[in-house]
Amino acid sequence: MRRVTLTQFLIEQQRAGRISADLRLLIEVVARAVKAISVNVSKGALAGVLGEAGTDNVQGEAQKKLDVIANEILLQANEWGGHLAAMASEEVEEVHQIPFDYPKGGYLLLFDPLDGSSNIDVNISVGTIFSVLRSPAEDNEPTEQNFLQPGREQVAAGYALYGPSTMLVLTVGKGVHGFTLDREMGSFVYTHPYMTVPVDTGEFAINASNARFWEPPVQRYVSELQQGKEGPRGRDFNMRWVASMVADVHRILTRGGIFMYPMDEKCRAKGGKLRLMYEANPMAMIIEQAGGAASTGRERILDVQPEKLHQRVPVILGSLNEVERVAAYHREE
Ligand code: AHM
Ligand code: MG
Repeated sequence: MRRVTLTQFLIEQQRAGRISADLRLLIEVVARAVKAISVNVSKGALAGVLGEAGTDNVQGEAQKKLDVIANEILLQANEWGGHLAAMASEEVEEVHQIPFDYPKGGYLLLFDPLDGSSNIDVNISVGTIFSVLRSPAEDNEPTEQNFLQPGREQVAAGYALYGPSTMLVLTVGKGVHGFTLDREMGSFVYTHPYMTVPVDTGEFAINASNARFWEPPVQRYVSELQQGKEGPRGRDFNMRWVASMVADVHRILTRGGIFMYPMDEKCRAKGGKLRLMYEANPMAMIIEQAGGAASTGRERILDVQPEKLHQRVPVILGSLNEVERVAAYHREE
């Protein structure tokens, strides 16, 4: 069987006029960084990379050693290629400028270097999420303001899943494509063309320990699912919660489902739990490109006008008909 690698896939995308040479380079560099992160994640205790780093990030959360390592790998890999105007990371407070001795390009790269940090020490899947925007900066020094574009402006988005196998899942606005890392060859192989999310599902994902803090529309929706055959939905639903968004979203891209980290009383002051620019927007673009939907409950995630880099939002995404039902329950409140 002919094996298509990520490199070949990207060259063909460029030839078809879907991506520029710089965007191709950008994605190649992210993929290279992801391979390095994958090596570190999989070595675990052998490389002494588990546990706390002893520092807090901008959100005031304790950083794991692997959060710091993954962040460094992504920043360093992307600094010198000449394709970026600047970067922003969930782990870094300010915009990361390209060092003055390197050339600059026209793109902004945003990432959550290691998502699902609470799963690192227990050897459960974690991931990397990234988003690409065009830089509107005239001069060469993009500001936070230049990053504050709604998610519909993304030119590419993707994630890496460090699971039993390492995968890279990508969209450049023409469907969603999955690649599996061949560890012996060191290359990503195109294994999952045009991934789609079925419009209906019998599976939901939510941290049910927060049930008493949810808003009424989400309480209503989940309670109806839990009533199964005897309830208003007339059928049984199954539940899954990995607590790594990448793994939960990947399952939904593979067999459907709805993922929710909704607004609740615990995270209301912050605006939600998940980050708009590093988690919600890239995942929303991927899910929409796969035929699903992504909403805050009140509006389409990709239409949210960001007000700050580290903004948080409620997230409800996955199979179209279920996401629309949750949004409808919000409107009825
Ligand atoms: P992180 O970026 O600090 O790892 O947090 C994001 C993660 C998501 O991957 C996951 O969906 C969620 O937090 C799990 O939260 P909880 O522990 O409340 O279930
Ligand atoms: Mg995260």
